Amino acid sequence: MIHTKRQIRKHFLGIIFFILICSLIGCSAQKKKVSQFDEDHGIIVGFSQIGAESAWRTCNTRSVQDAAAEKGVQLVYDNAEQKQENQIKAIRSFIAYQVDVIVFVPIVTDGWDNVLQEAQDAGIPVLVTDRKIDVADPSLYAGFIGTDSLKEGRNAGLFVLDKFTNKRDHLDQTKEYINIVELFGTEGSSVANGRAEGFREVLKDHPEFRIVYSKSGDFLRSKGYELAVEFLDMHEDIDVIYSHNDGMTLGAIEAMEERGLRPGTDIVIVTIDAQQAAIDALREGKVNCVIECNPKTGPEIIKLAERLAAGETIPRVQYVHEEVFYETDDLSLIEPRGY
Ligand code: GZL
Ligand code: ZN
Repeated sequence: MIHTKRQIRKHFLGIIFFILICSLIGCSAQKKKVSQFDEDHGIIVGFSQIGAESAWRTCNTRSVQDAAAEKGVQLVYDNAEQKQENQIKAIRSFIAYQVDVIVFVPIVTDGWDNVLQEAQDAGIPVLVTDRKIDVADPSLYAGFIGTDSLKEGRNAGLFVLDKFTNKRDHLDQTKEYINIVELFGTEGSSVANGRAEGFREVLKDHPEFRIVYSKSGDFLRSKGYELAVEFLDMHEDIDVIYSHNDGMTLGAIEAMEERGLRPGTDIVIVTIDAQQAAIDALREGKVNCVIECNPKTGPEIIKLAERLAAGETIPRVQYVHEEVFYETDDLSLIEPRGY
């Protein structure tokens, strides 16, 4: 059958048109599938948590897990059991898994440059939360959200200054020095460094305040107890215990009471986190000031992760809201802490 030129052209155009339609349908179907995937499964977030060393930490983990579930975000969670090398391994597995975003709590500030370079090379944005990092190239992470440990330390210093300067009821006037014991958090962590620095900054112009003992209890209740046994043996006249977290404080209180000492009366105690047990101790007069460090950052973290997955930029540093609870407050107003 001879086809005229016109018929061939018409035929040819018909084929082009058919291919075009298929590719459009195909592509929209493809698009549909992808968007279908996004709607059904949400983004995938790799979350490297340092461990479960305190009530604060387990609350923080729960907050992130609940927020992810709430928003239909797939969370690949790893508990590093207090080891940085486990966090580095976890981040590498997140990269291999090609998650959309990496969120991690850096147990210490240093040692992250290489693995974060690998994440950047893989095109995966990184959100740092709770504790800060020191990296040569700040572009290796998109931003930080967490607590302001410097401010927490300053608030602790201001309470001690006020307690002993304006109202020297606790001290007989002849006393030359106010002796302070510091229960230090995890060595090398930004939060312990910040709490120590803020505290010292406030007291630096008051030489009558002196830190006679400072050791790391690694934010652990058991180590808080051990350190208290040691410093109570070493020092007769301790006036203040400044503890970087409630877990260590609770351990120290146990050691004090075993010796018939009255925490909060014989020794003034300032503690950070504001877990329920510390608020209870405040109400019982066993501690004198509780500084909140807010663990419930999950919703904010997931919101920021979603923005990063959508290619948005996020604030470089974001601090969460925190209170200070004083022995002189109306303590009946404090809501149940949930951790
Ligand atoms: C503070 C957080 C600390 C808590 C501790 O932001 O990193 O680690 O104060 C926790 O209770 O173990
Ligand atoms: Zn002074």
